[in-house]
Amino acid sequence: MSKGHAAPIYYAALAESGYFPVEELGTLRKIGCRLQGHPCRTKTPGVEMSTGSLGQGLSAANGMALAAKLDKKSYRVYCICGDGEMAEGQIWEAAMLASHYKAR
Ligand SMILES: Cc1ncc(C[n+]2csc(CCOP(=O)(O)OP(=O)(O)O)c2C)c(N)n1
Repeated sequence: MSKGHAAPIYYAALAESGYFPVEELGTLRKIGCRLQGHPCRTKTPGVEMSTGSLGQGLSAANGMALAAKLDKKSYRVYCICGDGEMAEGQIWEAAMLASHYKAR
């Protein structure tokens, strides 16, 4: 989830997948809660990268995909970006790198 401002839908998916109780979704953006306005890797179970600064997520996804190749694992990595976010230069650099190394 590169567009960290869409955290609520991310949290809903994580809760449905069992990372934390669905009832906890009611604490969204409350002070001190685990479900902050942007996903935080050290606070929220299931979140693998803290996001919110647009443009960074595809680079992180590249790293996860290339790690799979190095480890000879077959999983695939999907990265959700915003349309506006795709104007960030880092997105294009990451896309070129993914293509070069055939990251999946
Ligand atoms: C580097 C950076 N610049 C600006 C922002 C502030 N910001 C948060 S959401 C947003 C708009 C994002 O638009 P889009 O990627 O199209 O997302 P969507 O409208 O689909 O949710 C902006 C500019 C940010 N989070 N990070």
